[in-house]
Amino acid sequence: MFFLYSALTLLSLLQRHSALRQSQLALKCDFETACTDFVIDNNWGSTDGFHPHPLAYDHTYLNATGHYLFYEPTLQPGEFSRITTKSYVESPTDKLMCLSLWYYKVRIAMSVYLVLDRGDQNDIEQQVMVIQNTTRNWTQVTVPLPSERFRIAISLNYTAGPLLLDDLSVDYCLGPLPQPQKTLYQCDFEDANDTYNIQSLPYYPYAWTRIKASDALQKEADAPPVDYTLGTAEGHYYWLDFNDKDGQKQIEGGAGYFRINKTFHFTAENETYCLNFQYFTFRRNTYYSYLNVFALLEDGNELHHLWPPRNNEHGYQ
Ligand SMILES: [Ca+2]
Ligand SMILES: [Ca+2]
Repeated sequence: MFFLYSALTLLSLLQRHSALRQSQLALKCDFETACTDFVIDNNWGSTDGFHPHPLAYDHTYLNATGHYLFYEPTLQPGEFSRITTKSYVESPTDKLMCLSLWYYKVRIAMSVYLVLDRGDQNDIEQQVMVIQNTTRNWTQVTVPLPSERFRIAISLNYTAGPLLLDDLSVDYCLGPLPQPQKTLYQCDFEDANDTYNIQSLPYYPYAWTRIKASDALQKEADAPPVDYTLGTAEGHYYWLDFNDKDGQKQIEGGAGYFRINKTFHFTAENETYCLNFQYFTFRRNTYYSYLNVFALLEDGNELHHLWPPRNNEHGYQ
């Protein structure tokens, strides 16, 4: 079971993923203009065919006026160079998206890893392809993407070039639709029955309640004016009211807990499940807020801290 604990914080839990999500915009960098969709570390340079490193033509234009990335590593052994998507990619379920890039690589020993980083700390890493082939000309790699939320990383730790990249993209493509996600539990607080399995725990100063965004705004001017699901004032979220149960304002060290009264069994070896939620803190100038997530083992005797990571504390102020 999961417990969530918070002070002066509100959130919606396990947000629905696909149906209400805005469609993912395509990401593209052809290096003819500033590349804003990918973050490129300082192991890479940009050049054109007039200043070859070593090719005298790029892939976009196939002539000397076009630009491409070249790998000029400053790495020490054991260090990795990474090119990542600037934002998270959220591939839909009803269309296929692909990562595509063009590369030129002459060293057989140089391995380039294409990786999906999941989790808000990018702490779940999945390698989806290794580029090992050498080439005599620009060569394309295309990787179909699952319907999930992740960042994409191009990673390598080779300490010498040359490796060239051009026309990076994350875009819609042809192919079989991605496998739908399995959802074990979801709640967007739009239906009063959504909170059937959620219990705000007694014996603590603050209580969690489901509230319409417009009503919350009447009570607290800094409350989020819209929810995340619908993005409207008519949408609902779960919040921790600043007023305690006796109508008193702010109790130092006061807390409110809620728990999901449902047991989750994780048994499949090859499946990974993520807990997703959206949160929003307000009155940042006045209060510190701490949000923690715990899991309680089924026998009720062991409480595990799930989030945020211990060594990377989120300072919710
Ligand atoms: Ca180009
Ligand atoms: Ca909602």
